[in-house]
Amino acid sequence: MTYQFDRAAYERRIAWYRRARFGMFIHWGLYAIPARGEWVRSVEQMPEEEYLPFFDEFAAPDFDARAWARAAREAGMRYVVLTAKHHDGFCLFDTATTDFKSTNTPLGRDVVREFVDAARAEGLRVGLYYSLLDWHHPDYPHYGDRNHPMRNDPECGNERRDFNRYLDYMHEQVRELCTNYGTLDILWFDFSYDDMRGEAWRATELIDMVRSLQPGVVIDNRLEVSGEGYGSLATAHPAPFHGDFVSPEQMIPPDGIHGEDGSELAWESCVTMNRNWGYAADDHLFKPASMLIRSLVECVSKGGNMLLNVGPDARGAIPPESMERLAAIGRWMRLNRDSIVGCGRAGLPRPEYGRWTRNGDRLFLHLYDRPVGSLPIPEVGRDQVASMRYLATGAEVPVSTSWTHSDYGEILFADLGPDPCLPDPIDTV
Ligand code: FUL
Repeated sequence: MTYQFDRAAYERRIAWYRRARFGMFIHWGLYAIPARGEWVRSVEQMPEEEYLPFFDEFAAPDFDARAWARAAREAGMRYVVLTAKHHDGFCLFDTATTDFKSTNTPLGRDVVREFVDAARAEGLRVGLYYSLLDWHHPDYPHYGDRNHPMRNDPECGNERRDFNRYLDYMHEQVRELCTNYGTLDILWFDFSYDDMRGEAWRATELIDMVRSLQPGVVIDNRLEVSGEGYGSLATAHPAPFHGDFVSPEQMIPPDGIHGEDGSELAWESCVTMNRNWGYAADDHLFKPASMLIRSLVECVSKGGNMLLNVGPDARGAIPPESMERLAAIGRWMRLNRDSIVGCGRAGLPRPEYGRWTRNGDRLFLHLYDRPVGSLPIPEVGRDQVASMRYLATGAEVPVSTSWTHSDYGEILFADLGPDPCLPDPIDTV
């Protein structure tokens, strides 16, 4: 086992990722047909004969990778991550290892190839999600897997299952992905259990292979952990195969994520717009665009990224509710992207009325509430500020250290003018 953590190489490959800050997650596969989320086979304990027919129905007449990539770029995202294979084992790429792949469905196309080409054409970095779990492979150990649809089937304890044979298959698929699609920017493995992680996946061997084929690729930490709660926050590099970034799921860590030496680790909160990753026809509880924008700002203000999910439907289209939100985020990003891309923690306490982000000597104040009167800016001295402007319009915001507030010492105030409303009620930067 040869894995060696090389800090200089790590800093080189992670630099773009730390600047990018905002990406799109795409969960798509056969599960879009039953339209009850990507775990449907497990949750409903569907036997093969109920799930396999979706394979022959996978026609996706509206599938257009370029439309997905364009939607991401127009929302201000800098990278996209597609599920090349999810837990159901169905492959969206033309693998030689199995017939259970999109090229054999009525769609008949290599979705990963079209996705990768489209993302590059739109100027986006390219990521592939790959499930370590596989509910389709005959050698994947279902017995004892609390998440497997057949977990109560005694046959699943069958000793003829050969886990190493599955691992050979899984490694070979990863090798194909790292060989056949040009340069990849992210590999997003998913996920480990407490008793099935790290070397149980032959992770060192896997990472060595990936690094030899894709030296610059950025890898998540789920060869070692699940995405649940805080478990995933504890581990990241430089321990072997803990990955290049931490992947908290459906939550934003309270104070970012730091290594044992206090240094900021790279991390990415992956979040859904409604409550499902895969398309769910009855799930109409979508978060408002304002909440998604503020969540993105929150991630950046804490030194992290946000990976926002869409689940295209069985036709291959991103649902209209998601498209509306992407458009609204895009409108905000077009005016305010400088306060996100390339930004991170400001090193200032969180103000009552919003948040800070920072890029070098540019400080960005994200205003959510309009204070009565002028806006106090504690912790920033008058002599530290050259000027203050609305990012969206460039209009100047006068600043002063007013004597009328001298009780508070030398506090900087910004004059927001007579209008009691903020120019952008979601986030005025
Ligand atoms: C989880 C998976 O089980 C979900 O289906 C989804 O892919 C999420 C991003 O990661 O661990």
